[in-house]
Amino acid sequence: MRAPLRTILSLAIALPAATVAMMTTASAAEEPAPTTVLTNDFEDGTTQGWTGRAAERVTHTTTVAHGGTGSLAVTGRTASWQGPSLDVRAEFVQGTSYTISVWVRLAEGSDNARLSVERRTGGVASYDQVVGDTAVDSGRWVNLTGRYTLATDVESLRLYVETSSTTGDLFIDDVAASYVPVLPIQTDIPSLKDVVDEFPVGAAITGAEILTEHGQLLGKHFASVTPGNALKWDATEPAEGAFSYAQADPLVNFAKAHGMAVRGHTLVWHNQTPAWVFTGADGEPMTATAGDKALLLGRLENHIREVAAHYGTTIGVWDVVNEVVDENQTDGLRRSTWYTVAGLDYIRTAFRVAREAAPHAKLFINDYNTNVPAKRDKLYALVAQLKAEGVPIDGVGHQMHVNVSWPTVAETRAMLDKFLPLDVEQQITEMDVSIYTGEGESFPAPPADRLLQQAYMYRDMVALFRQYEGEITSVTLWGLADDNTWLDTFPVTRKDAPLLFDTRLQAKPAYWGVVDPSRIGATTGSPTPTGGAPATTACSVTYRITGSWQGGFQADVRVTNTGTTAWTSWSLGWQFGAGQQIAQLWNGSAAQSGTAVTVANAAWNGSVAPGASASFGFLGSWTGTNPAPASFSLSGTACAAA
Ligand code: 9MR
Repeated sequence: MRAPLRTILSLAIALPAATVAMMTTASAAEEPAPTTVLTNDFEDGTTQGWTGRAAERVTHTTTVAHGGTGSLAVTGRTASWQGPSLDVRAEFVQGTSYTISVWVRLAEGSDNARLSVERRTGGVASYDQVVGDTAVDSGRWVNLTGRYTLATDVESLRLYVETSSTTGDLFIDDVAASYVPVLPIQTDIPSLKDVVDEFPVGAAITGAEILTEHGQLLGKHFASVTPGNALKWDATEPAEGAFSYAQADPLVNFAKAHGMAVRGHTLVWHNQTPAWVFTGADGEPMTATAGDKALLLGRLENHIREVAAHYGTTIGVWDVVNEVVDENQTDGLRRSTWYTVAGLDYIRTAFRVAREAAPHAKLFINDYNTNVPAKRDKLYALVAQLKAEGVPIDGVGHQMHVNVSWPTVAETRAMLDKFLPLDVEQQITEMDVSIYTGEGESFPAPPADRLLQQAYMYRDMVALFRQYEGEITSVTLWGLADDNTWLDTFPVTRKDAPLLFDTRLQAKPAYWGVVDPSRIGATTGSPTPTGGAPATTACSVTYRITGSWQGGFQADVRVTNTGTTAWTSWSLGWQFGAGQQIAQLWNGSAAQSGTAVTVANAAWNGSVAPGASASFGFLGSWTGTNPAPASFSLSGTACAAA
């Protein structure tokens, strides 16, 4: 199954119907049905092109099946990385984002399974994870679903499933890959970089975002680029002395060709740093010895000199160190391996060497939660100390990973004001605004009122930053559009929508909040109207099949209150026309009797203000055809299908 979609909190704010209507006109385009490029149901008695990755055996079987009677069995595995593998080079086009779904089951016991792509270029293999470790066992089929975009030229491209530790037999079934075509970018809207010109506005990008429509969107709106992962240590020096710029160079070259600035992120971090960096000459993990410290600082110096020299003046800003502050330590320093082996000297060395290797560049210390007073003050103290020592720090980077209701503008202003006396530049380096306010929430699609709250947040924060012209020298968003955001898997797996453009690259209310706030209304919401069960049938229903594979499908259903009275509960009914069965439903509770289905609200989404909607989703099974229900009823009376 997909990662379970979790609880939704009732919304603190409900929006006036007129405001929601205005917002909807500026809102995301509805997703069309996906185009399927690959299906394997293993119903024809063959392995349908799947092979092993080594000497394991891959055979057709009828021992178990997810849909129908056949599946694929993998036996004789001698390593956990061995598993079923399929050539997808002909199916996967560079720059297109595919949703890939595989059902997995073990023959015995339990383990984690993951889904990845192996790509080879110039004879060198790289491994891209599509779905991370997911619990699987012998008692049920588990669905692995993730997205993958090929960003490079390849000689071979293979999809595969592996486990994390055991080598027992496994089965897969009902494999599908599909994509939703992106829309052309909107060329008739203002360019963000023209509207906000107090500082360069940038986006963090990964490999495929310089291609096709993504590249056009990037070039139209942004004046700066941050490679989101490509300049990190694991990408640039995966093995000692083996420097690689294969991931970063295309991004930096794109920026150069379009006259964009480049933020270099990041020279030193505790994450995405290969294990060899912290392994001593004796092959053991480094400890706080003089020998290990000298070796570590030597590696640090070599790394910075090489990477900085490769880019020369093309990179005008470096995040020299990233996330080194821990406000819970008395000295404010994160207990990373960098710190435990080298103490504060790793930071001093990093800045000194970066200044020598890139004398033109502005050197930054970058961190998250810098609006939180305890963190902010520890960062301030560290920068003040280092500057007093003569360490060449030019700027403080505020990541600004925030959400629709946190933090306040006042707290953010206090963050900026705090650093003014230090005479450093300040940059907003990784801004995104999650639609979620807690880990327990999950929405199948971004609710209109969250998108509006998000628009207000972007409007207010960017307006604040613009007041600091001269102090703030760059504002970067951590992503280009909602189709590719790290928040889809952090802190839990769920679809987030934290950026200015939606999954189909169209401008969201958040974009208008920055570019033309008059388009999103002037209010920040009003109290939730109260009321009883729906007094009239003023409602509409949108029923969308969002994924379909042999025997199974996923659907999202949204019910909208089109009347003038708020609902405090609801119950939606329909008849399935072709024998479909609901298997698992989230954000509501379902009862099915024959063809008749009734879905009642969950505890957290019964309240629906006029103009607002509640959504739920489900996984179902089908055979033959899978038509959408012809009619719906809400709490017993007819409700229009939109
Ligand atoms: O966006 C990056 C994501 O693709 C990586 O998986 C992740 C984990 O290492 O790092 C993300 O970028 C981080 C950035 O480098 C530093 N600040 C937090 C960002 C989000 O995790």
